[in-house]
Amino acid sequence: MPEALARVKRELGADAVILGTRSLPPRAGGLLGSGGFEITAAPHGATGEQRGAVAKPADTGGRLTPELQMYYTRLVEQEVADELAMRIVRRAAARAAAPGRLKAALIDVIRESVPTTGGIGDSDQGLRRVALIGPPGCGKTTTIAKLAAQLSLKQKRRVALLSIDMHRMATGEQVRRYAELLGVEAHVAQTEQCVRDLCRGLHDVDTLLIDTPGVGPRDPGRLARLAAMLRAARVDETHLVIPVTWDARRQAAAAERFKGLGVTRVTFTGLDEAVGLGVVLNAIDRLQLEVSYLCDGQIVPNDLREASPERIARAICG
Ligand SMILES: Nc1nc2c(ncn2[C@@H]2O[C@H](COP(=O)(O)OP(=O)(O)OP(=O)(O)O)[C@@H](O)[C@H]2O)c(=O)[nH]1
Ligand SMILES: [Mg+2]
Repeated sequence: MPEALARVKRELGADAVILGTRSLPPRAGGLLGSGGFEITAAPHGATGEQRGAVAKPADTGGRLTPELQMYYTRLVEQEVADELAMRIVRRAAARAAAPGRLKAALIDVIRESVPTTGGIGDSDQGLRRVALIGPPGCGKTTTIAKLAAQLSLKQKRRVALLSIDMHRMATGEQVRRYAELLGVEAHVAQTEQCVRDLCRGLHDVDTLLIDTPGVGPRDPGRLARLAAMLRAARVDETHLVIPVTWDARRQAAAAERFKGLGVTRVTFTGLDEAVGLGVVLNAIDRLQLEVSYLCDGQIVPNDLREASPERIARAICG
C-alpha cells in the first residue's frame, strides 16, 4: 500500500485526492493472498469527470518467480507461517547472488533467524544453577530428567536436582524418582531459606537443575513466590519451557507472564507432534527469545537436543 500511494503521488501530484482503495483478488495460479491494491485517486482540484479515472493497480511485490514459489510452498508445508515464509523467501531472493544460489541464501536467512544459546553453560566459575520455568504441564520435569541424564552420562558432569515445592504439593516425588533412576542426588525446598541452605551445602556438584511448579495465568501470588525462590537460588540460567503445539496467543501469554523472572532462553517441547520445524521459527519470531533446547518426545533421555540453527534450516529447506 505505501508503494501504491507513492505511485499515486508520482503520477497525480503530491496533493492528489484518494477516492478509494481495495485489495485485488489473487492472480490465477498465484500462491499469495493478494495480487495488489487498486487505488482510485484524482489530482487536486480535478473535475467530477476527471475523477472517474482509476490509477493502475500497483504491483506490491505479490508475484513470485516459480523457484521462489516452490520454496515458499516448502516453507509453508513445514509449518512456517505464511507471512513469515514470504519474508524469508523475499530476503533470500534479495541476497542470492545468482539464481542457482537461492537455496543456500534461504538456508542462511533461516539460520540467522534462529538465535541460539548453545547448551547449559559450563561450571568453571563454580556451581552452575539452571532453572526451568513455565506454565503447568509444559514439560519442565521431563526436560529436567533428560538434561540430568545427558549432562551426567555424556558430559560426566556432577548433577543434582532441586525441586521447588512452594505449596507442599509433593511435586518433588517425580523429581526424586528420576534422580533415583539416573543415580543423581535430589532435594526438595519449600522455603527461600531452605533453598539458600541447600545451595551452600552442594560441594560435590557442578550443575544444579531446578525444577519448578507450573504457574497458570491467574496466579500472580504463586509467580511472585517463585520469583523469590529463584532469587534465593541465585540462578545463572532460566529456561522458559514452551510447547510448540500451543497456539500463538497461548505461547505469547506464557512468555509475557514469566518475563519478569529473568528468562534468558526458551526450550521448546512437543516437536514430535509438529508437522515441520517451521513452528520453531514462528515461535522465535513472536517471542524474540534465544533458543537453548528442542524436545521431540516423552522418552528420557533421548528426546532432547541442543537447538542448532544449521540443522533447523536444513530440515526446513529439504
Ligand atoms: N509429546 C511430547 N510430550 C512431552 C514432551 N515433553 C514432555 N512431554 C509430556 O508432557 C506431559 C507433562 O510433562 P511434565 O514434564 O510433567 O510437565 P511439567 O511442566 O513438569 O508439569 P507441571 O509440573 O505439572 O507444571 C508428560 O506427559 C510428558 O511426558 C515432548 O517433547 N513431547
Ligand atoms: Mg513438573
